[in-house]
Amino acid sequence: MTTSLAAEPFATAPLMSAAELQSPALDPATISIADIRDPALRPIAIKLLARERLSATDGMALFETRDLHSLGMLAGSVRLARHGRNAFYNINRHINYSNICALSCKFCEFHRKRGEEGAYEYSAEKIFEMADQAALAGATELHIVGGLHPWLPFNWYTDLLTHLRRRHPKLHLKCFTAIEIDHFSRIARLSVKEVLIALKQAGLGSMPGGGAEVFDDRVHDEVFKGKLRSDGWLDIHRTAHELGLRTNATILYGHIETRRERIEHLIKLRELQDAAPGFQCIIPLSFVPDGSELAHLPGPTGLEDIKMLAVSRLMLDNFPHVKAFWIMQTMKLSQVSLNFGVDDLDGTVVWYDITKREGGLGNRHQEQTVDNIRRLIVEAGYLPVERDTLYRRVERNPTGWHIA
Ligand code: V47
Repeated sequence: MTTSLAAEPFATAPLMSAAELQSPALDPATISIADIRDPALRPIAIKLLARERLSATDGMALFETRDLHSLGMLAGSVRLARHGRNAFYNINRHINYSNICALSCKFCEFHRKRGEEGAYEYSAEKIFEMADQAALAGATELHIVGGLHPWLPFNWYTDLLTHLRRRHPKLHLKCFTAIEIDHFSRIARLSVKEVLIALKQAGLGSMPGGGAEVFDDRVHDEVFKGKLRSDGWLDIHRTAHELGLRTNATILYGHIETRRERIEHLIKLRELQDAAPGFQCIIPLSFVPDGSELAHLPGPTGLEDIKMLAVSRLMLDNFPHVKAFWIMQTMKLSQVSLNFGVDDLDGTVVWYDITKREGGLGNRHQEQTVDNIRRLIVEAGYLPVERDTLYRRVERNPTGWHIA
């Protein structure tokens, strides 16, 4: 497969505005230093009011505090300065096209080998059908990711995007983690840049943030050996940003990593955003042990979830958004997290294969209705705003939707 570099779709305008990248001026009325009980948090509040960047030591103090109220006040203040009382959600559909994967990461319950019980791969026709259903349900986004399929050729993926784009020109295609992009580069014998150009020409709109896990060699070698290392993940997102693609970032926390390693992960993301902006949001993914090789671990507590979301908001001063992916944090905690720095709850999702919790729906059908998402946001005192993948406001009328 060859790719025309002459037709290279380079970014012509800055990908992110200065307002998106800058740490905002806080409203002093939203921070009351006198009310901060933990003395370790007071110098952090002063730094935030002065729009100074937080250090790794500050990050650790935020994790270690028992003064949850003040942590919420600090993260909430940054969130209010950036987004006011807006809380974003989208109408989307996740499509996990196959769980057949060349890797066997210990944290992952999703992966199967071909022929193993539970292994599946959707045909392109099945994916078109799912896209048709999503479009009919009013979705603005398809989030398409899967395992590293050992045999599908690269043109299967470009053809998939080309046909989806033709069939549903309005649906944003947010597809393929950096791990899949690296895999495509190997199977197609193309550079990462050529792969991204080919996918962009086929209809790729942006990249999701998956596959980052924890940017640390110790954790990598113990839990996801064989997977792309942190420098590879970061390089792929850098290349995507340079080509004019916005991307998201994740961190998978609550397994064998330390809090210090999490902070270092966030700092690496912050540094890349300074050097090559293009990240829209951080999605801290709360580890779900069920069914994985790490099922003996307890997984993060609610308190740790809330802290991780708040610390992400405070450390990532150049990231516009913090998303609680309710599939991982649960919808109840995601609602509470709106007071701890979170401004986005992801979306309706519908089907999600990568993690399945026991109990509840207990299967792959994991769906929120728009009415429920809006109800929870309003109850928490925020204004529900439907967004598209690029965080533009979506307006609806009886005949369809458009970007405001
Ligand atoms: O890459 C795998 C993680 C990710 C488990 O970009 C697990 O908008 C928890 O990246 N427990 C996929 N997490 C999900 C993802 C994502 C989700 C929502 C929105 C966006 C976005 C991205 O899920 C994987 C991996 O890091 N994961 N296994 C587990 N047991």
